[in-house]
Amino acid sequence: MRSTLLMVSLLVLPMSARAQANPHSHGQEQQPAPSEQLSVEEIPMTRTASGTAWQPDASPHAGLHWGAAGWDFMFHGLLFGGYDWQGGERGDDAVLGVGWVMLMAERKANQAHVGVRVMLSPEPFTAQRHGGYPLLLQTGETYRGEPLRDRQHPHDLFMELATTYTQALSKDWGFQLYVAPVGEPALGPAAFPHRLSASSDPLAVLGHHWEDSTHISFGVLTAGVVTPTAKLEASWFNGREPDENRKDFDFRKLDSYSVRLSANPTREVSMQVSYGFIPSHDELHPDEPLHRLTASVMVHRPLGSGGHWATSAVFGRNVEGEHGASNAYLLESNLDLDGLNVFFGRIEYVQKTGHELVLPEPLEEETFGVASLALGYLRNFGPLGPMLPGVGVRAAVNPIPEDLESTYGSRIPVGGMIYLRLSSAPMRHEGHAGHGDSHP
Ligand SMILES: [Cu+2]
Repeated sequence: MRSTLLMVSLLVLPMSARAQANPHSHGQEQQPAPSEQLSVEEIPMTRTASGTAWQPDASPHAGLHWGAAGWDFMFHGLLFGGYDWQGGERGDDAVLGVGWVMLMAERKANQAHVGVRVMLSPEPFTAQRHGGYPLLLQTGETYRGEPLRDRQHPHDLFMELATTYTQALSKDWGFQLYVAPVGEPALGPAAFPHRLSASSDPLAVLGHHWEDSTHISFGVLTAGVVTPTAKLEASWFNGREPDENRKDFDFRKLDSYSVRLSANPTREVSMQVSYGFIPSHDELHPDEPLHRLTASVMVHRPLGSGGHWATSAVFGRNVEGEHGASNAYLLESNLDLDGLNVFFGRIEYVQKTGHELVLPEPLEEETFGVASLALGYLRNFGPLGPMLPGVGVRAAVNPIPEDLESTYGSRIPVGGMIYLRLSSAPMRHEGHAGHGDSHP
C-alpha cells in the first residue's frame, strides 16, 4: 500500500510540473461575491481548513505568501507553549508545547489547481512526557500498552503529507482528489487544531475521539464532487490510530472508509455531516469495529478592524464493538474583538466508558457523562513581521458524576493553563496580491 500511495503521489506531481505557468493571485477578493454566485474555480482559499474539510469563506487569511517558479507558496502555523496544571487525584502538571507549521505550494493550470502540503508538529518533542500532556477526562490512544487517560496524546511529527488536485468541469461543477500518505479523511469537521473557533485555546477537545480524531491517518485517498456551495466526498483510509512512536510513519492497509457532505450556503456559514466505518482503530482492541457519525456547523463573522467571531457546534457519535453508542457534544467560540483582545470558551459533554477512563472494577463496564466548561483570554502583541505573538490564560471546570468522585477527588475537578501563543500574522490585501503580498 505504501508503494501505491507513493506512486499516485508521484503521478500527480509531474502533471503539475508540466502545467502552464499561470500564477493565480489570492488578492482579487476586493468585493467578495456571495457563495452562491461563485464558480467552482472562484472558491476562495480561505474555505480550506484542514485536509479537505471546509470552513466558512469569511475566515482570516494568515501566513507568509510568495511565488516562485510558477508556484504559489504559503507558510503558516500556530504554536502554543506554556504551563498546564490539572487538579485533583488524577491531575498533573507540565510545561508543554503544542501546535503545527505548514508549507503549501499551489499552482493553477487551465481549470485545475494542484497543491502539495507538508505539515509538521513539534509535539513529539514538546508534549510526549508520560505519553501526553495532562488534561482531565481526556481519553484516546495508548502509551506503553495502556489506554491513555487524563492525558492528551501528542500529534505525530508528520501531521500531513498530501497532494491535492481540483479540476473545474464547468462553472458549477468540479472534482477533487486528495492523496495523502499522511492526512485527513473526509470524516468530521475541520480538526480542532485548525478551527478558527479553537485557535486561541491550546488544549484539546474531550470529544476528539468522537469528532475529529482521524485527522492524522497514515494513508488517505479522497475523491469528491464540488459545486460552489456544496461538496460530496468519499475517503478510503487507514483507520488505525497512530502508535506511541510519534516520529515514524504508521502505514498499514487502507481498511476504513467515510463519506461527507459539506455545504457553505453563505460566506459566513459552513456545515457538514459525515459517516465513517473503521474496522480496527485501536491497537489494544483490534477486533472492535467503530462506526462514527458526525455533524457540525461553523459560523465565522468578521468584526471591526481585524477581529472576528468564530463559533462551532459539533456532534459526534461512536458505535463501537460491544460498548454500544456514545455521544459527544461541543460548542466553542472565539471572539477576537480587534486582532488584539480575544475571549474564548468551550463547553463539552461526552459519554465515556469506564474502560476509556480506566476506572476500577465495578465501574469499568459503565458509561459516564462527563462535562467541561473552559474559558480564556488571549492578548496579542504585534504583529511582529510575519508573526503574531500573544499571551493567554485558560481555566476549566469539569463536572463529573458522583461515581467518579473518589477517583478524581472532587465532583468538579479543575484545570488551567498559562501560555504564549505564536500564530501567523494576518495577510493584508492592498489591491494587488501576487509575489510577496504577505506583509511589510
Ligand atoms: Cu488530534
